[in-house]
Formats: sequence, structure tokens, C-alpha cells
Amino acid sequence: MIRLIEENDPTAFEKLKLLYPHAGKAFIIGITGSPGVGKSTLIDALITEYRELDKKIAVLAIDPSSPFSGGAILGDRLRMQRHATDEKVFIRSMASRGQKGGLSIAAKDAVIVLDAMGYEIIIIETVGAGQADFDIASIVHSVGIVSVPGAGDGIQAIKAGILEIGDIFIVNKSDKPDADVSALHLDMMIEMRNIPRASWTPIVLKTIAQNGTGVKEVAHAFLSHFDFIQKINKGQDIKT
Ligand SMILES: Nc1nc2c(ncn2[C@@H]2O[C@H](COP(=O)(O)OP(=O)(O)OP(=O)(O)O)[C@@H](O)[C@H]2O)c(=O)[nH]1
Ligand SMILES: [Mg+2]
Repeated sequence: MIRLIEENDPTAFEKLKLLYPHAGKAFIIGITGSPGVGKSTLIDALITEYRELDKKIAVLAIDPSSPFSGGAILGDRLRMQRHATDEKVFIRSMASRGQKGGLSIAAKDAVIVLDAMGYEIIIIETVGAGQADFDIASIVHSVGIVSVPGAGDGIQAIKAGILEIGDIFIVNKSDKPDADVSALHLDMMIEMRNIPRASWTPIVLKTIAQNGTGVKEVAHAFLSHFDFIQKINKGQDIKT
């Protein structure tokens, strides 16, 4: 089905309509950040955490920049390979086949397929965020922004507009110097966001994805955020 969606196959839409009633249960997480910050390594470690909670989990690695499955995507697969034989783990990459903006729709449709198949957690990895041709925040329940320490204040990597869409901020590679400074700086920037009182306050966490340090906390932070938005949705149901 995902292949049909990717190829814009005319039969995909009819088939999706049949799947749609079976979707709507999954928790969809977006993981985004600059190239090389450790998104795939972090997701690999998150798979381990969620498998420990016996969650069925799918990962879609999105590559908006290249029309073909390039090296980066192969890298993604390699980094998550240890889960390849786990039948409750599904890992796939999607590339844009030229149609700009089409990738968001294709990814949304792929999520419906995975959701209907009973994947309880679906993680979408994408490079960068807020890009015109791939709007991750509109597809997922929770957005995790991955950055690394250093590079000046560590925030330079987080471009304008990204701060607004993040629910969980992850300072990965915190084995490197100045991780605390970067985390603190993020905390300050979030505080300045001037968030309404009743809404979710973003969490900043430090990880060393390579050896799994801090990843359990990230896994639980996402689940807490999902709980939070479900409660809000229920509250809205009661009011209306
Ligand atoms: N020192 C250190 N290196 C890490 C850590 N996590 C990941 N790396 C390394 O950083 C490099 C990039 O990791 P990836 O997981 O491929 O990063 P990515 O963000 O998915 O990269 P793209 O998908 O290409 O944007 C690899 O060499 C990893 O081994 C960490 O916590 N500390
Ligand atoms: Mg990657």
C-alpha cells in the first residue's frame, strides 16, 4: 500500500478509504532536526524502549530533499537494523518522487496504513522542520526537535519557527562539552515563548543516543505528551 501511495497509484485512494475506519488509534511522533544530529540513532534507541513496553512500532524516514532513496536513507536503515527481525517493528523510508508538497500527503496516507495495521506508535523522521514542502507538525501528535551541544550556543541549529512546534526538545550527543549550557539555553527560550497557562510546557532532555543514556526519559516524555493532548481533546468533547 505504501508503495502504491508513493507512486501515486490511482487505486490507492479507494483502498485507503477502506482502511480509514480502522485507523485513528496510533500515537504519531515526529522527530526532526539538522542533518547528522543523531535522529536515526535516537529513534533506534526509542524503538528499544517502546518494545520494552510491548508496543508495536513503525518508523517512516522521510527524505524531502532527494527524489531517490539515497545514502542517508540507507544509513537510517542500517542504524535501526538490530530491530529488523522483530516482527512488531516496521521500518521504511519514503522519498519524494518529484511532486513538491506531495510528500506530506503521501506520508499522511502511509501513517493511515500503518495505523490501521495496528502499529501503536508511529515515528516519522525528517531532516529539518518547517520546510515548505514537508509540514511535520500537521501530521503528528508530538514533535521532538533534536539538536546537539556547541555550535555557538547550540540553538543556532534550531531555526526560527522551529521553537514554536516542538513539544520535546532533545539535546543529543550530550557526551560532548556544553550540553548543559545548550539545554539551559533551550529552557530559557521556551520560557520566553509565552505559552498560555493551560497548555503543554515543552520538556528539554539530554541524551547520548549512541549508548541509550536518557532515552527512557524521552520515551516517557512523548507518552506524557500524548496523555496530555488526549485529556485536552476529551475536555473539548465535553464542552461542545
Ligand atoms: N558522540 C555521539 N555521537 C552520536 C550520538 N548519537 C549519534 N551519534 C553519531 O552521529 C552520527 C549521525 O547519526 P544519525 O543517527 O545518522 O543522525 P541523523 O540525524 O539521523 O542523520 P541524517 O538522517 O543524515 O540527518 C553517527 O555517526 C552516530 O553514530 C551521541 O549521542 N553521541
Ligand atoms: Mg537519519
